[in-house]
Amino acid sequence: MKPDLFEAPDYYNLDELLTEEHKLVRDAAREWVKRDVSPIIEEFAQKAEFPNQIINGLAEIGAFGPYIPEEYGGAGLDQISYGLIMQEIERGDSGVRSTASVQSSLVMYPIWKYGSEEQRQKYLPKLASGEWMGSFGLTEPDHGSNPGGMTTNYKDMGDHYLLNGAKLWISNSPFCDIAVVWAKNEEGRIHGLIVERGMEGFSTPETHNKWSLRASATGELIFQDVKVPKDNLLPNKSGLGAPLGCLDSARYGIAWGAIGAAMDCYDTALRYAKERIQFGKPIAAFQLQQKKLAEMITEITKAQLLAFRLGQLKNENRASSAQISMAKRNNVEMAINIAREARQILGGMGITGEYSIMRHMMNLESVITYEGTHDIHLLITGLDITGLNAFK
Ligand code: TGC
Ligand code: FAD
Repeated sequence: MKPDLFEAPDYYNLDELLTEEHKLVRDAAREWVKRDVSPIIEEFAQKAEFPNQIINGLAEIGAFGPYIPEEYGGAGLDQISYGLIMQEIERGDSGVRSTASVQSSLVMYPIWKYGSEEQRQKYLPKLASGEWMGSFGLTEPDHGSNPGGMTTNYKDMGDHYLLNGAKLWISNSPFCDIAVVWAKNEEGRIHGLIVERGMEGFSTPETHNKWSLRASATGELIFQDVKVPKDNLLPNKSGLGAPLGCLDSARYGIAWGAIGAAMDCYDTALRYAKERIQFGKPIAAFQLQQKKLAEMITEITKAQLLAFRLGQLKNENRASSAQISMAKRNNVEMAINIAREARQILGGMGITGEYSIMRHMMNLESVITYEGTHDIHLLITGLDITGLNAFK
């Protein structure tokens, strides 16, 4: 793979809106990605293997629980810092950002928000340091966009719960130490349970042959009469709103992360277009290529402004689920479109692993699907503006 020469585009001087802390956090993540992710990621993606060696680095840059209070081992940062970390990591690879998103927003967040004090003390510091890795089980083979229909269930056996069911498409599942699992009780109410590796009847087979997110491990969570201690139930929130609340946090991070992938594609294509000579001049001099590049930087800039404003609203606890949904949908679509255009600018070279663009493009096919598909997010906005529910 080519050396990482990335220079971040900042067409509207957004840096001027960032605090010194934001810039320090962002620059530390950027340097780490250049040093520890870019040199190895293509090889791991080609091998379809998760690079275990990056776990310590992710913990060190604060990617595990950026906004979780320091008393629980988190970095205690604000939402814009969280977004900037996700942007920088996904600039390297969406699969690496996935690992951080799941750990922070889908495992640490529910334990922090819905867990007991004992659960917070037991799990959060180890998750923040990367000593333990987590996964989040919501999707099932027959319930993806419609998680409320889930059939995974548990029965109260007096001194423990008995958990049965299966989750599919679960990031980090093959190596997770714990899983936050959403299941129905005997009354059909959804609750979160912390399932630990080693519990009898719990298995996590890996899903192979993915053409997308190849450097991220994806798998199943299977529960066959798993005895879950009663202390492992998240006591402070139940109902579908509980997992959806976690998704708000993860979708927000993705809205920033997608900008990173887009910036990397744009930066790579711009550099290539200025260097590649055809018909006696750089291809960047041709109007058709300039149109592509001009549209890319425009869309990136709009996405940056959207994410930044959303971050301000999140910091003030005023961001609605529908606003987060719009940013996730818009920014991921923006990134995938830019990846496709950027790939064309590189001609044949664009399909090789010498450059990051094709990997980003394939990764973004997962990103536009998980955490709510593009169409589901369109319907969430549709419901919000019309008051009419297309899901029911
Ligand atoms: P609906 O009746 O609308 O809502 C049920 C309850 O939930 C509340 N609610 C929310 N709460 C918090 N945050 C949100 N975003 C919320 N959206 C809804 C709602 O108020 C209601 O509360 P209550 O108290 O009245 O019961 O639910 P529905 O069954 O009609 O479904 C709505 C729909 C389709 C929007 C939702 O289910 C959905 O978002 N579907 C998409 C599924 C999804 O995003 N799955 C993601 C799985 S995790 C994943 O992909 C991780 S990838 C990680 C990585 O690698 O980065
Ligand atoms: P379906 O729900 O079957 O949707 C198929 C198509 O139908 C889509 O185009 C969808 O938009 C459309 N559709 C569905 N309902 C409607 C409707 N009402 N109106 C119009 N169109 C509709 N899940 C987890 O719980 N944890 C994870 O860690 C996780 N990681 C993932 C990692 C990867 C790599 C991938 C690919 C997925 C992951 N997921 C995870 C699952 C992901 O959230 C689901 O794939 C996603 O929510 C879509 O569900 P589905 O694949 O079952 O598609």
